[in-house]
Amino acid sequence: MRKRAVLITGAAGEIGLALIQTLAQSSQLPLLTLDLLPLPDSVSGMTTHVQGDILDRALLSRLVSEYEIDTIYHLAALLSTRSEFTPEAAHRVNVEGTLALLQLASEQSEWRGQPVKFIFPSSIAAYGLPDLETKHAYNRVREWEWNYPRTMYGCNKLYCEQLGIYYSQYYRQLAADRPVMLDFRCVRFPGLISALTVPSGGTSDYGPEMLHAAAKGAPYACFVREDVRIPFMAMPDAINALCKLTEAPQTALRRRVYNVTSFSLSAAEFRDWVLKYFPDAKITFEPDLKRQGIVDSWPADLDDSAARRDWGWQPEYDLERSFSEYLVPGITRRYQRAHEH
Ligand code: AKB
Repeated sequence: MRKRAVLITGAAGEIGLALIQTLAQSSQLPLLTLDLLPLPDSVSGMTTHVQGDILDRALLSRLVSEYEIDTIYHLAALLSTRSEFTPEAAHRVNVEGTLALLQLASEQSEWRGQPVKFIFPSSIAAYGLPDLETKHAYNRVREWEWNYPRTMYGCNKLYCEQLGIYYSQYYRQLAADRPVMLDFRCVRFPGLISALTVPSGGTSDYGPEMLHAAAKGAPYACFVREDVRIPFMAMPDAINALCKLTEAPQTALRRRVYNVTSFSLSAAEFRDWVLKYFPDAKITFEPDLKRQGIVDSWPADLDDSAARRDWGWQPEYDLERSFSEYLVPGITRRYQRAHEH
């Protein structure tokens, strides 16, 4: 008998590590995780971990021969900055990897006669505003506006959203007997900030990097201008959004792709919040025009009213609470502990 399980790909990444901790407490089903990297000791006892590549078809076949996969959190991706250095590799991981997982979920849905839930984190990178004037004019962007990404990662995310919709609504639409299709649900995240991990390979990384450097007592040169503004969210809210969207009754969902956000900050405001808690922090601005160009094309804020209306989305951590109750205490503890060892 195959064991029912919840699959998390890209499990060793920032979202993955936080999601494992939450689902290990709340999930009715055991967790099965997949990543190229091993998991750290802090979570390795909470899941059955398979170290491997989502592009390895034989490995995916082996997994479905052993497990009946009920829900997939497909987190594996190369982020925006990294993808610009290796665009074709990014396409392979971000698009071909997602396609392989969508196929797997389709086959599972058909085989068991019940949709597999496919939860997909997309990103503000799916948007692309042409210039700063337009960015200022369209402050809170809605899901269907400005879908003109400027990065390989953004193109990949936008296309995979469409593939997810295709596989859950139109897959094999000309066949005489339509199969049971998967249930694709997606959130477009702003820049995420975790107290436990430092991001790598993204372009919204200047926010979390500034904060982690301040807590470590290291100087930080921010790679975007002071006035650059994008939305952010603390990691517990990101996990909450994924879990709430998973649990929402399908009848309540009027879209398959939803914006979610918490607070919007310019880089200078971000610095001021960091200085409030770490007054000795040494933060300078040395814009890298290329990376800044990417952030300039992302919206200053997101309109997440559809998520609020359909599945009761509401961030629990606003700006003040994110810093005072989650980020600062968590990051301070992290570096104190590192210092003691
Ligand atoms: C990145 O910077 O690439 C990511 C994102 C905004 O999706 N953090």
